[in-house]
Amino acid sequence: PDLFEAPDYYNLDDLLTEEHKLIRDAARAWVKRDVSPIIEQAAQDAKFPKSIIPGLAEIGAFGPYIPEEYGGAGLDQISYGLIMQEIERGDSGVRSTASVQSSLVMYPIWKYGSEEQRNKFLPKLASGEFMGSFGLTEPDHGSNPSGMVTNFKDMGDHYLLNGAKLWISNSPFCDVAVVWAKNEEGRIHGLIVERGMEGFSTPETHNKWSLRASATGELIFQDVKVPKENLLPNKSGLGAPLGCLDSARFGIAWGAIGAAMDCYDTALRYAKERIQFGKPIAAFQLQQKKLAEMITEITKAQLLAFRLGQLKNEDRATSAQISMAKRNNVEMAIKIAREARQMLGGMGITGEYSIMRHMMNLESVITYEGTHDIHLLITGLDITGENAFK
Ligand code: TGC
Ligand code: FAD
Repeated sequence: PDLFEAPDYYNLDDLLTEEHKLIRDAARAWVKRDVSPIIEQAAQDAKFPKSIIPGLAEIGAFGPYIPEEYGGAGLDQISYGLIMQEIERGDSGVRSTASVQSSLVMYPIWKYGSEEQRNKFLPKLASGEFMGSFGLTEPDHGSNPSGMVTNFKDMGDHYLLNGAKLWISNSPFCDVAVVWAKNEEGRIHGLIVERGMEGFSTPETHNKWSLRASATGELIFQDVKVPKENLLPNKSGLGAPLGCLDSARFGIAWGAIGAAMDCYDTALRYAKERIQFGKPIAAFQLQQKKLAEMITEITKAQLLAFRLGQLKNEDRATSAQISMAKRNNVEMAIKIAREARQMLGGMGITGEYSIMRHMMNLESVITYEGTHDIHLLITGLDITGENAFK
């Protein structure tokens, strides 16, 4: 009864299994108990709250769909989505940490790594003993990662890595980084770089107005000697990192719903209690329009995510379908956050309520993992066959 009541206007719970609901409710209870009470202060202080790492591991947020033999939770894609939704109801920055760890670090090691790499890294990443980061974006290559200049040379018994990555979630405290770099032929490969390797540094990026509870930084490589056994052997080319992004973008499509639900729930409660002109503001048509549109958009986003989850479970979700859901659901959430903030009047700008934090967080979410524009162009390419990127 103490649990947050998520909007479920179309009885989507009827489509979930008992296991889905148990997993969701466990994540929901954990967010309420361990994240909600501390997250506002963490965001104000611009500090990632490391104390929540064991809890994230416990609810299965590190590698929800990674097989249990490697320490993962061995769950389906809808469970993964539901966990991301609940975490992002708390904060997009916390969900970022889970997304990066699961889909951008564990996924490539699982899918493209050797058996030795899987056994060495996955159980520790699943338990949170190791934290990971993912280096694709560079200062001069964001939306267009194929132009990356970070590179490695074959030195016989090791590789020599040089270059720099920017805007990397978890970088300041990561133990391992999955880094995308070009070999001497210009082919993109993934390398596992470990903290402590000489020439590897991870300076933090300060003064963000968004995702303040998530640590963001650089990955800098100056003649880093990377052992040959740290190259991911089973896939190369841009399709390798883009495959990881498919999984992370799927999680974000669900996560954004969580942020939107929290904004809607907060605005609805506030509107019923706040009296102006002798009535609750919920009685004014203008406020009802905002709330009615919010629940409509949340419901549409839930349907999109649920169906995408089914397709993903069957391994049938296309990258373009994932792009559509990421783009739609994040825009839905950011619009709801902006409307909900206004509904709280002056109170909406304070940290007493979560809305402004969500709103500012979502400015990153609409930019990372492919910007809003990039995802539109992916849909455009898919439906017309005309490539606007080339
Ligand atoms: P293009 O020529 O289209 O493709 C190159 C190769 O990749 C294949 N491919 C995919 N494979 C798997 N999944 C996908 N989604 C794929 N999309 C394309 C493609 O078939 C091709 O394979 P092959 O074998 O023919 O070589 O590549 P392009 O250079 O034209 O770029 C396409 C574009 C613009 C869509 C892509 O570069 C893109 O998505 N750009 C956005 C970059 C991005 O999303 N960066 C995210 C960085 S990570 C991050 O933000 C983490 S935030 C984490 C958090 O805190 O939650
Ligand atoms: P640019 O690519 O320079 O884009 C600038 C503008 O131009 C955008 O509006 C874009 O939509 C538009 N644009 C670009 N190309 C086109 C085009 N062809 N047509 C039309 N418009 C276009 N990256 C990682 O690798 N790992 C991480 O962990 C990670 N975490 C992040 C955390 C945060 C908080 C942030 C903000 C970013 C993170 N990123 C990460 C980077 C993120 O993926 C990039 O910021 C994003 O891909 C956009 O790249 P850019 O910032 O260089 O913008």
